Amino acid sequence: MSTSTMNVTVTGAGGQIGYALLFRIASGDLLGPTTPVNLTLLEIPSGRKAAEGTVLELQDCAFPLLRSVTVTEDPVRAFDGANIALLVGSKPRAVGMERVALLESNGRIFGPAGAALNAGAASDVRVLVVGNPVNTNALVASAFAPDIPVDRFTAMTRLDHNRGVAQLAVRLQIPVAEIDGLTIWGNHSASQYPDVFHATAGGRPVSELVGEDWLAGEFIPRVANRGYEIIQARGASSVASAANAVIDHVHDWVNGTGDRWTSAGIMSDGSYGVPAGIVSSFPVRSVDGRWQIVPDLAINAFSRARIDASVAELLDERDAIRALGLLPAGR
Ligand code: NAX
Repeated sequence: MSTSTMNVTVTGAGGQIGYALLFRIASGDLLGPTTPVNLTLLEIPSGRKAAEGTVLELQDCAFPLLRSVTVTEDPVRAFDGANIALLVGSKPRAVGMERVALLESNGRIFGPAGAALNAGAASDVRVLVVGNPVNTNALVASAFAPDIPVDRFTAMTRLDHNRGVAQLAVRLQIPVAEIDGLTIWGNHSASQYPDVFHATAGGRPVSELVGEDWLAGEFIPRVANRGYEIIQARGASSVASAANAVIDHVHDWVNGTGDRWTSAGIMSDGSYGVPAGIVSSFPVRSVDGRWQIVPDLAINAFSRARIDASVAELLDERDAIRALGLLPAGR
């Protein structure tokens, strides 16, 4: 485990997820108990005061691993030297807002973020996009960072993955640690496809333990719409669970997944019929610090239709952002 100080940049740090996330980073949950951290918090003017307030509380925790905290509104300064960039800040979907307007306002945030990362991030930078729409925002950021390998840009579907694992554990009355091989495919949206056909529970195939009726009628809609369920129950969107998924994603990326697998939005290489050049969620393992798509899984007709539907939505998003002129020429 590293003992060199790591530079971690969090955008939207004054928001809800920022508040749940920063203390876990500073306490060592993200990068381990021996890795000191410099935190840089990027905000816009309306969020700056909240971020500065959080800095006071971070100080009051006297975290031994927290070497410095800086608040800035300048993306170039924020990403200078960043080893880990957590892109949480985004424009939320207002009531009645068309999806294309959401894509446009976020494209205007994530393009400049990509350019600022390209200008000064560390050569080993790892980028995780949390702000919605995550897949297309990651695509846009990567497109504006031509000097950073595309496999350094990821989009967060780990919360969906964790939700799926937890729902299986509840249904099968088994500890979460005994569930493996679940996959979230496609977009981090209601079209996502949580696939259990390669999953095991206590070593037994999940598909032998649950029927397609339960999958189609309960499990898939529950996982895909869990964010809405949380809003209805809490009166606010997922915060602590989202921050926890950030920790899980980066922890596994840096430390490896071993034989187990998880889900992450990464740039497609054309695997599983997902067109190259879009950011889609896949089954992944982290090996030697890189995400690798789990190869050679058989995809049945039930899964194929659902993966294709979610990928079609991702292609629509890519086309929309391209039509708005928010991708560099030729992308
Ligand atoms: P908040 O609205 O509480 O916080 C967002 C913060 O971002 C605000 O403080 C705002 O000032 C800041 N911000 C806006 N534009 C910015 C910019 N250009 N640069 C820097 N900061 C900027 O939202 P929160 O609840 O924290 O959620 C953040 C994002 O996470 C949203 O897009 C949300 O939809 C997304 N989520 C993603 C999840 C996932 O699984 N991928 C799950 C949870 C969450 O829904």
